[in-house]
Amino acid sequence: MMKTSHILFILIFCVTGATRIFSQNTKPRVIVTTDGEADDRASMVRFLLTSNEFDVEGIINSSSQFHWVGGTGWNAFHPVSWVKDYIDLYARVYDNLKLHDPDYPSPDYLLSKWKVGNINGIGEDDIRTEGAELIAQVVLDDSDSRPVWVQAWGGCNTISRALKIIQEDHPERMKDVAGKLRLFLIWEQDGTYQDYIRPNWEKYNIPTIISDQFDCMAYIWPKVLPEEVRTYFEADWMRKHILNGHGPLCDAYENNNEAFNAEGDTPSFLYNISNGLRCMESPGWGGWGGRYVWVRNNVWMDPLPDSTYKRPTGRWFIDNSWSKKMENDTAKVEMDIRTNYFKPIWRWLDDVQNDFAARAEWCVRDYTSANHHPVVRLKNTPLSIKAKAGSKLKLDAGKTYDPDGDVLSFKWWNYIEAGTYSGKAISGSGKTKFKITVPDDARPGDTIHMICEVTDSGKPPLTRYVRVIITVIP
Ligand SMILES: [Ca+2]
Ligand SMILES: [Ca+2]
Repeated sequence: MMKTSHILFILIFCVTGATRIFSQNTKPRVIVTTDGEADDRASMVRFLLTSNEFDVEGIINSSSQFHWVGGTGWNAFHPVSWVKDYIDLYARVYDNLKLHDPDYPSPDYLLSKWKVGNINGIGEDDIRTEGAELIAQVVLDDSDSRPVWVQAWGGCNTISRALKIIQEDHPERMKDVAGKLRLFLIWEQDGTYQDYIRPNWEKYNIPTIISDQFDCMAYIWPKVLPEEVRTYFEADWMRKHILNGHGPLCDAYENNNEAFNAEGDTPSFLYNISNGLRCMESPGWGGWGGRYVWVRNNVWMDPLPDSTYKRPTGRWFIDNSWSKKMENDTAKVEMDIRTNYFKPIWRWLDDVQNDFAARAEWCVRDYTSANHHPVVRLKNTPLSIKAKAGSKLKLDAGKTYDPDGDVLSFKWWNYIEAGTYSGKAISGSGKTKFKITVPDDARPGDTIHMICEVTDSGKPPLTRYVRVIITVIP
């Protein structure tokens, strides 16, 4: 059964014109707020290498409960200029990146979007900073109706200040601004979501993801990732594909004895890559940034690890995190629960890391000696299909091609957790075409999410997808 909230999410999307992102291939607009922790700096390398996928509307320093101006020791605040330093390194590989995609934004453009937000203390959201003003200005701008994805890699305080500016200066605009906003929070890394944003803005149903499952890409990855993807984070892989011989931006990638260190904030922008999974249409569908379930208003959080877990009614953060609670589990039954909890992210991590590796190659190679993503296109198959139980359908990704002329492999599979039909699994592989019989026990209203995963024969192998959603009708 489709929840009212699912419908609401999709409705808001349609009303604000977000569906254009997919039909006309316009890019998602994104704003990053970052507390500059070591793992944010690692995420920034990947973000800049991925910046051809977005319209970057802001990169903003912000504080968090972990780092603020005046914090000492581990809580120290990295000088705000680190953002500029990384953009300067990006400038040194920019010409080469453009050989692979002319859409990479210029370093000058990125620098013009870098602003300092609220950084003076944990949860400080009183000062009208340039960063807060920029966020307010972007969402208030009527000339572009597309949604704006605002990511909290640190605290929510600069976002909170931006929303206060809107409430103070343009109270009549709150509702339409909320219709444009999308929030992706990596935990609530300060109290401002509960203290200001929730009581004043949640009623306007801003699509909001508050993530805990991101943690499998942070420091605890060696404990919680299953063997099959852990290889992609170990020193051998990282040295070969990122750290050695990939130019000055990758040279600056902070690591842990050449193994992956952490990129806890990365899922918030992996979610905004238009890779065919269509996860931006609903957090419940799942994609590179994870999969979430509806909680209240239009707020989405992590699926319950098992029925004994209780969802917090207040702040969702490190102190009550399920990730932290499960981090040191060693009993098999507990480890299995933990592995399953993080699966919405790690199930894609081989593809995610190969994507990173290809972009690292783009820093130093010419077009013909590097790999590029396949372009997955359906043939005579709509993205959404209405069908009766028992009916036979043919799904066809026959217009798919690879810009390098690589051999492509196709794997069709049923993303069971993303849909509402929970009966027998449906899968198949090897062909562009996939025949499916809608199961006899599927009920009207059930949804079946079929993913076609296309991987090329290049090095590193690159994967793109298409998702076809079947809705069962009477
Ligand atoms: Ca951070
Ligand atoms: Ca290719």
